[in-house]
Amino acid sequence: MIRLVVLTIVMLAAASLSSRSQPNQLLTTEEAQVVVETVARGLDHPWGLAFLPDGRMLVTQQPGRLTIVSVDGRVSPPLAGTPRVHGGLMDVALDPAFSENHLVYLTYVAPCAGGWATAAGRGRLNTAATALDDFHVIFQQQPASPIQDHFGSRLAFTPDGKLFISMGDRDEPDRAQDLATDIGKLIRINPDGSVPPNNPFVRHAEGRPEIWSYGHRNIQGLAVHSDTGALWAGEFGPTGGDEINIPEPDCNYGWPLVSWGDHKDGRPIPRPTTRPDLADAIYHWTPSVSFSGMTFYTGSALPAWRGNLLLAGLASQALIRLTLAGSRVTGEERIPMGERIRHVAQGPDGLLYLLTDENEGRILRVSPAH
Ligand SMILES: [Ca+2]
Repeated sequence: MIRLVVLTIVMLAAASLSSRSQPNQLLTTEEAQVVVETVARGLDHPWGLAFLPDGRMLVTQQPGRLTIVSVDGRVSPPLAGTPRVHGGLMDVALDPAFSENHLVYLTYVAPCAGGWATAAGRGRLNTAATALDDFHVIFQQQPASPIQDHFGSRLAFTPDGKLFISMGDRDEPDRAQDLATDIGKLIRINPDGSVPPNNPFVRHAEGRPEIWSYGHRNIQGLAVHSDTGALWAGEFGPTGGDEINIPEPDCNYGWPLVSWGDHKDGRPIPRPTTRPDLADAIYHWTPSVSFSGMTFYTGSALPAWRGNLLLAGLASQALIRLTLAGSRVTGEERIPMGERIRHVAQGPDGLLYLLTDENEGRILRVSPAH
């Protein structure tokens, strides 16, 4: 009897192991045969990913944990010294001079007077890689809002060393047009939180000096073009109307005056979809593909994808690949992944790493099939 119970437990353990370990997947895509394998698992809604110089990964988990994932997939305990967040630790980025200063930047939902605000801060990764020391806020969205939605928020450094932080409209669309708020804006600051003197509203009283562009709904994708150095941004549309923009300073990207989609509650947004005084998206989707992170692929491992823009599809459960000619999108491929993808990043090995948006989220690696 005891032996039978033991055997049953062993069999159950084996069954649960095999259901948890996903086999490598071979995918035939338009331009390449690729293998998708699980690198790490057990991450609670992983959101942002930054590669340390030695190949380890700093990964945010949305409920508020920052962890380090080793090259062979071991997940560290949460790092100490990270900020208190309200259900929303979002992006992570390394300082461009990380090798010298060890600075790590985070975006998150900060609880504060009046509700919640998208915030960004930075701290120094300690030598043991167990904590961020001296973490402090470098930006906090003004004003806070009691609505717990549309927080953005990605981080990106442009080649001139400026730091961009993307915002959402906090589900208060009209505020995306109000230059006295950071809501529905793209923010540009120096890494220490100060405002660059050449920001568009520094000398104009009508706008907050940290604003770069406005009329955005909810930007969760930022990527710097490898050749031009220009920042590209992706935002969620309402019902339809997901967009890619190349945000220029002092430009109005239209939300909610115009959109390629309609309001979530079914109210139509009057057509036309753009106006001469507004900047239009370079590409858009209706119905929505609902993408979050994005990256330009520059590696040599998947030569057929070099120069493409890759997007992490949530509702579309796909890796979306756009081919480009300059700033024009010339083609689109959706590679079904079978689960929500939150982010896509290129590793130092030239392979692609995806984060799945699940309670038991994983890091997937996409490599060429040989
Ligand atoms: Ca727009």
